[in-house]
Amino acid sequence: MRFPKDFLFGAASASYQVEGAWNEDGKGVSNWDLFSKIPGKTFEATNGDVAVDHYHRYKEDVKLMAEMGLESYRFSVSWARIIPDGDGEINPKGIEFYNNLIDECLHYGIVPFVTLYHWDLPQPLEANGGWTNKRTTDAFVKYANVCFKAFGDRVKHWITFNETVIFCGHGYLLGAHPPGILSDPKKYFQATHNVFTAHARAVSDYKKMKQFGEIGITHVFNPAFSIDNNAENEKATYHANQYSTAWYYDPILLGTYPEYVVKQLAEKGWTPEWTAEELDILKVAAPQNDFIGLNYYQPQRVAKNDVQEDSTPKSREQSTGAPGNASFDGVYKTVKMADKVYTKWGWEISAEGFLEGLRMLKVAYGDVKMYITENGIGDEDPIIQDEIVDIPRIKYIEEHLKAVKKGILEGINLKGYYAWSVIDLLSWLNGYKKQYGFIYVDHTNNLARKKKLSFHWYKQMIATRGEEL
Ligand code: BGP
Repeated sequence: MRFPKDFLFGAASASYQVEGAWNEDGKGVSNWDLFSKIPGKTFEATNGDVAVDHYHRYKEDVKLMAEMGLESYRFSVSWARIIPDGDGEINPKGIEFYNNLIDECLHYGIVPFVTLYHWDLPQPLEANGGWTNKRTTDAFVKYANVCFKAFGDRVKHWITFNETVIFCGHGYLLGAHPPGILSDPKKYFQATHNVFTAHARAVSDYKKMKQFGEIGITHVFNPAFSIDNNAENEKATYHANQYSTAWYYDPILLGTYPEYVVKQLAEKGWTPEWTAEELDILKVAAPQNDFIGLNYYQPQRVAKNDVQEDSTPKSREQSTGAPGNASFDGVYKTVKMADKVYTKWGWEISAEGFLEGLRMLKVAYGDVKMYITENGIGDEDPIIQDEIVDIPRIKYIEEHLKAVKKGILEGINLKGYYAWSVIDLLSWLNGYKKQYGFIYVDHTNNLARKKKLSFHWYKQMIATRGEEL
């Protein structure tokens, strides 16, 4: 089978990870501009001050994307470029940059798929409580409206937030992302609720504008599977799926929070401060979502956690996504299994888990349209006689695209696939060493770009619409 005509083959990036130019052309300071400079927070003190200089090299980069045959480019807008203090004046230079980037994409027929929030929050908002403060919600809705007005004539695909579970979980439970707070579940749940209402309000506003594009949110997709059929482990797995999937997907797609979690939060005193009006906003917006975006890297293999002492991750190294940690509430733990395959950074490679998870989503949420908004492998790519021979990347993407194809054949409503990432970029906690791109960036030679083997492979795959997969 060839992938359907309306299926988009793309690749993704995020502003802080590629742009650089952190203090140019009127851009405000973001939480990541500061956080990445706190000693010990990032791998070898890397930061996005320069990143891969996409801000100045976007023309060259988009040209390479066009050469690859990319049908769509998912990128994020830096809020602090558009509204430097987060909630005040608009910076015309910021608008101009994204206008140029969008026009450059369209010039080559590349569909821009725009994420409004990929973790870089204007610092003044962070300093005022970040996502735990409802004023950030109001500011986001304003910012979203500015973007819809400025770019909506040409951008017809919008993602409000990228991976709420990560920026809230790492921000308020693990202390590994800004604002660097450790083990504060009350704040964590409050932040997630504020994000969901910000999303819902932005969706409703977008629909009112009648721009006739699509809008949705992107979530981490890490379905949990029990390590065996022991009843205790299966119970722990149910718990994991409720907290890491249902808590995130239900309020967006069903407009309600999962009862199982709501009940436990009340018992523990972790219920967010939510108003009847906010809960209603979620309900009203749910059917207005056009799609859900899924970022899939690996599943969770789950067992009951029986270690009594606090074993939640505390360091950067423990917060980078490899299994082996207890959940924040101590109920379950993720397990590295002897019969599974892992990347150099300890992430499981499982296209089967991907497909199985997609089936679970279909059962829970029906025929909702889905885009795979991120999927890929972080690796240290081998260079052989000056060529970047990233065969594990080709294999990884091939296997996962096969799973997507099977899913489509089974009737799962999948409409696009975005590899993470289009170009080698800054990994938030792993620096530049962990590569994901089709395009290599030479940090020893003025950030020169070079096509990897996977570039040619993806190009061929797109040209044949995956017929050989
Ligand atoms: C996702 C993020 C991306 C990207 C990716 C890879 O969670 O949305 O921004 O960073 O993960 O993660 P890492 O760089 O930690 O390997």
